[in-house]
Amino acid sequence: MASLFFTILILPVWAAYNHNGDTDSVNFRTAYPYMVGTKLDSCTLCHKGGNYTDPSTSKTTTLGSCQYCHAITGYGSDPTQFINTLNPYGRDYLNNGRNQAALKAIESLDSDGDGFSNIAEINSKPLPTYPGDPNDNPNKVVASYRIYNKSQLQAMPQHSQFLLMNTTKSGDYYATYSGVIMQDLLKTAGITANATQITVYAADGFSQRHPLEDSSSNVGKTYAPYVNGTYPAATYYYDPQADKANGGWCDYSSPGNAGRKNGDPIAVNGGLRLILALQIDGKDLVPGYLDATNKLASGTEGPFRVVPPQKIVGPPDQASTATNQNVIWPYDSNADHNAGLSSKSVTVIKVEPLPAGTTDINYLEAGFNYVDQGKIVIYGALQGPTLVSPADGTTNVPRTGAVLTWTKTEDTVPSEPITYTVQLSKDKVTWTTSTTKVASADRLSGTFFAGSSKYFLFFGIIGMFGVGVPRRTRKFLGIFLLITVTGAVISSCGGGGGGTSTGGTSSTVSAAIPQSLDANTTYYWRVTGDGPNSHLISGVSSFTTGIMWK
Ligand SMILES: [Ca+2]
Ligand SMILES: [Ca+2]
Ligand SMILES: [Ca+2]
Repeated sequence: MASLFFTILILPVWAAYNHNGDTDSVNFRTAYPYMVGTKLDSCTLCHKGGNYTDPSTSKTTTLGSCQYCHAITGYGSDPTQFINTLNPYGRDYLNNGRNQAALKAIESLDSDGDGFSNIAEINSKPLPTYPGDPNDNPNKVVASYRIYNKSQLQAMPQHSQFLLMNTTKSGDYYATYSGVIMQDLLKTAGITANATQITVYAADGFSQRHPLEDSSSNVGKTYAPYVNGTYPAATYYYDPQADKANGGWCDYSSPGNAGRKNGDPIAVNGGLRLILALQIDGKDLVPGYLDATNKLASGTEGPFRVVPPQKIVGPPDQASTATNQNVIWPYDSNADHNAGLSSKSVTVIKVEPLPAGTTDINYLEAGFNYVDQGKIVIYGALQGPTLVSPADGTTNVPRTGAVLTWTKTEDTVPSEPITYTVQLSKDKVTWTTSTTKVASADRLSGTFFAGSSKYFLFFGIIGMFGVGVPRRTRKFLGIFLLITVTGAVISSCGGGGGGTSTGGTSSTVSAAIPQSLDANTTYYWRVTGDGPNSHLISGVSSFTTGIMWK
């Protein structure tokens, strides 16, 4: 489940974690050996990421903690800036002696002021939360996500388009990019109806917003290429003066240029679209890596690049930095420099807005490990299990034996097992979290129904219902009942099970709550389905139990 995800993401951080004989990480690992390999075992524990505006380009980028630190300290050349890279937990650690004793001394503090002590965040289950980040706390859950690999993207319908990539100052070019239409990819990932935009994150920290729908206000400095629908058909612009082969600023060498003349309409089957490109001119995009100056190496843009066509069709304009602007197409600050809004080596797509109560995946630390593995994660406003019954607001639900039913979810790899976790809450704020798995999950290729003699559900009940648990603790935890439904074993369908064949699209999973609930009490419930490449959360529904003797 989610912990696997973070383990994957954190690997590239480790590589940079112990630089300069770092003793701080050793202190943390020694003080909390069970934190090794968690998301806290990283620079982000004490250092903050953030928005950094490059003074030379005025371009603002969202950087993970490592790159943010590198950027504002000039790769360590300005040690006076180190203090500004610390988050509140890092500052408390520094102020208390910067040693193991300091870690213990600040355990009871709430460094980031989110209402949870540092040690409560470190010990939060199933995942620790950052004691230095107020936006991460034990009440929030990681938003739904799906992870796709390159071969899965290759298996989806591919869209190919010849277009101009117009840059501000790096040189322009025409080329044929092909890949998955972003709108289709988001649909495949289960984007919800209330989503309004996505933000894509590149491995080097750059991010770019894309509204789903275009609008009349989507112009000017805040213009962002849109996801849904087509872009205006383009016209081919060629001039010998602009041709790089003649010392110009536009590269016309891509094979797609052959036979085209200035002024020709550019026909694209299916129209120009915002795509997640996998190939350029029929070749896989070269995976990105950082060069010696910590910038994405020239010529690398893969394995996936978001390629937006121009909304305002125009010619390749001269580089803004060129001294000679007395040319056929001088630099035009109002031109659609679509290449600058294109994101290379994208590893994360965030679908916004995030559903209530959910928090970001660790996207600031997602990066080149995903590039190397050819993976991309889509997270946020994605459809999870749908809660079927009891319907939201149902009253008079029996205190014992209440059955909860939800629709099944599928992993990115449909044959993979799904483990469901059901959570109850009385206040919709604090939910139990599970530390126990009852059994390994079986394959979810059939229809499940609790109570049927043909299907079995195993329950693990984690909670503190026992006698002897201190009352205060029971008040906090005991009201929550957590059922981990795993090992949903399919038995033979037999002869008469017409609606239970494999491959059904509306299958549901049911679980009975084998515990008496409080009388006359409103409970909120939600379900999470976890697979090896997916983590999908339902919305929240409520029901109210009946009176004492029911
Ligand atoms: Ca805190
Ligand atoms: Ca926190
Ligand atoms: Ca240009």
